[in-house]
Amino acid sequence: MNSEFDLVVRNAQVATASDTFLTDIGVREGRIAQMGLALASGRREIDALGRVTTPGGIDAHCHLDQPIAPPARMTDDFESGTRSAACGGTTTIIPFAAQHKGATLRAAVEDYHRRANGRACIDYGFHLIVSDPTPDIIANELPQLIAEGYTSFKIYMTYDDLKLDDGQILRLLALARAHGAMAMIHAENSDCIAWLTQSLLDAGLTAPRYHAASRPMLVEREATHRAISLAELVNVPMLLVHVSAREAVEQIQWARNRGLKVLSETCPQYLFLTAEDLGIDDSYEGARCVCSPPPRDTASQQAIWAALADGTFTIFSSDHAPFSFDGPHGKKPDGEEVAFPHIPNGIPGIETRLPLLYSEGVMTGRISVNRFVELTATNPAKTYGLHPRKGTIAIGSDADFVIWNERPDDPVALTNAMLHHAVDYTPYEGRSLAAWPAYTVAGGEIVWDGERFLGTPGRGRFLARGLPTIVPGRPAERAAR
Ligand code: DUC
Ligand code: ZN
Ligand code: ZN
Repeated sequence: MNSEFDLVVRNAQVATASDTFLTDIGVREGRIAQMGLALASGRREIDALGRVTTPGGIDAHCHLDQPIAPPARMTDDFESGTRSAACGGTTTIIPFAAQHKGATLRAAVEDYHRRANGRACIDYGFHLIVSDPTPDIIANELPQLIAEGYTSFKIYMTYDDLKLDDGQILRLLALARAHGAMAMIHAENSDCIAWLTQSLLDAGLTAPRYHAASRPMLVEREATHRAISLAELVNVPMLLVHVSAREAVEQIQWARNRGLKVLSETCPQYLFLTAEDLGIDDSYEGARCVCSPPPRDTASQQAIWAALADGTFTIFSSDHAPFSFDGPHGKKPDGEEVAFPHIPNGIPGIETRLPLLYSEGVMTGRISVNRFVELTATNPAKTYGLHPRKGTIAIGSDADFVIWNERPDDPVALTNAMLHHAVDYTPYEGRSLAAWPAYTVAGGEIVWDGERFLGTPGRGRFLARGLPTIVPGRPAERAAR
């Protein structure tokens, strides 16, 4: 019998950012070809009766195989990182091609293509990290790269090898405005961190937990306010990444109440970890949870949950930054337990991002499944120029989706052994999960069947991205210039 479709998913309870409805999904050549009930047959079929089906996740903030100063080295390359992503329901990632000071952005992009090509198991785009905005880069290279589909770039306000001053940030924001690109800002006050760090070290306080003490909430609050003010001056939308703190949320809400187009992102670590996970004593175990900004207190956790539910946050990403706990390239540089400023920053989470939010957000009723879709797929697609090809379930869109296995009465205790990344720990070990993807479908291919990874390295394609469409009025503004 001739099949009309390559794949048909039957009786899916599809949730998009706006609606929930029962439908079959007919897939042809990697795209959604038809929706409706009682579709014709497919060469492969999945019976999704009773199962919620959401668009494949877009992890718009993750780090894979990003070159950094030795001995630190990320354990996940594009193969293991995207395998892990797919098993957790993510079908698109946007990691970072980072410029080295004194080098070009083009060199970073070319190097990063070499790392991804032939290895990625799911589709990918690249954000840029601009660490050295020379006049030539501002006038020529960055506009050219934006035109080629690298339509977003990250600006750091801290880290000695990456940070930019306010004048440099203003020039980059003006460039984002002129070319319709999205600037992403890491907001922490560098001088405050340096001063606090030195004070702690002078007092002999070197354990991992002092990482949190060296970057308290006000450090993020001040930089968040400054970033908002710089963007207001230029009159350009921008996105604050990995927002962790109650007072940073207040700044974002203050800005939005003034009508400013401030977008923002948060991550699982700010919902599920606190500063206590970095240690309640001087044990080195807490190095696993050293990331920046650091996890905060329960009041901040509650503020982050509230801001997820009330629409303040635009995006929920992992900020996956894969460093092993043991071994010479991760949390113990050259195998040594080091003072907190020398612990590589970052925690793994590319596979657990969606199951954690689905279990603790959707299944508990803290957020609707439609808000879940908005935060994890639709808004990332709109913010970074991938919508409607990605981020929704609609005719013509890529056939990227997750069919959920909800098991409220039989939750699974998460262990690192269940995960597919190359990191030797998860910060969420032992946490009870009430949902996990039963299937992940990427470009019409079943890449995860609830037990096995079925994808292949190299099947992921590079995505040259369009301009952001999330901020109303922007194309008209651009046309008017
Ligand atoms: N902080 C960042 O800004 N990036 C990667 C990891 C981290 O902790
Ligand atoms: Zn950052
Ligand atoms: Zn990051």
